[in-house]
Amino acid sequence: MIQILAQNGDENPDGDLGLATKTRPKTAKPPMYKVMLLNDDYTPMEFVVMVLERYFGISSTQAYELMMTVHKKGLAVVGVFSFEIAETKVMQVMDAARKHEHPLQCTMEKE
Ligand code: TYC
Repeated sequence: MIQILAQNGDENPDGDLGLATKTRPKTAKPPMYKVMLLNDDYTPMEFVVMVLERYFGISSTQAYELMMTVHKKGLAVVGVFSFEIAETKVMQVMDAARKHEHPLQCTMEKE
């Protein structure tokens, strides 16, 4: 990125004519994606706990707490990942839900 600075003032007290430039090294910062689980009335609590343990590596105690957060609040972020990892998690959860005929919904959103 190139910024054009004022020709006079704090940044350039001498008042040189012409363009002054300031560069900032580009830092690679890939966008991150929140993966969210949505509540519904039919998916068994144990199934949601299993999903959190299996696909998100969350301990059973934490998984139960997180499941209850979704149950009470309607949704919760269950992890933040790069695009590809987030996409894979969503697919894994949706596939498992479909296989078991549960209406569980898992979505991702740019942070
Ligand atoms: N509300 C569901 C029930 O009472 C449990 C549940 C929790 C479902 C979290 C989905 O993402 C969910 N059986």
